[in-house]
Amino acid sequence: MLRKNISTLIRSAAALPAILCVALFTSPASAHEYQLNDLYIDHPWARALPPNAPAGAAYLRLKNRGGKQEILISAHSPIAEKVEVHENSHVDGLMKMRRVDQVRLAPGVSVEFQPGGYHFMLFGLKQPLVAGERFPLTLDFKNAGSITVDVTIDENAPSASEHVAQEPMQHQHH
Ligand SMILES: [Cu+2]
Repeated sequence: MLRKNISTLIRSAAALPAILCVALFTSPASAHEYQLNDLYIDHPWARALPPNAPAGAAYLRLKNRGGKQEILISAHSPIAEKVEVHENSHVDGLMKMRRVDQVRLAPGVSVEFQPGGYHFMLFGLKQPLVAGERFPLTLDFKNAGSITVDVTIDENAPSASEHVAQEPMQHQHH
């Protein structure tokens, strides 16, 4: 009798971490991933800036899980006069930034908007980018239409644990 109780206890104790794990993996990620048909927009974020900064940048990951090519044609936000897609590239050892008219997403492809690569340039900021706040950014696609996502403002680029690092944990210094 005693033996049976112990083995039941062990079994339920083993099940507990598995349940916790599932909760950790599903809720933070789905809290900040957006879907428009076959397009997925993951963790939109922008770097916090001093109050008078005239322009900022926003980043995210775009995934095309559909079977057809999709094209990002424009973006806009109520907090900026103008939003452009830019790409950084090294030209003769210098980092240059150029405007990109469209971003093509082949089927199954993931495009990372990140510092040093593609980014959404926010010109004529109407409000400061304060860490911990959010702002809307609308993306227009050629076929799927438009979607508005919430961009979180962070002090630092998200690390591997990006999805749980939206709270003040980010302020730790080494
Ligand atoms: Cu730029």
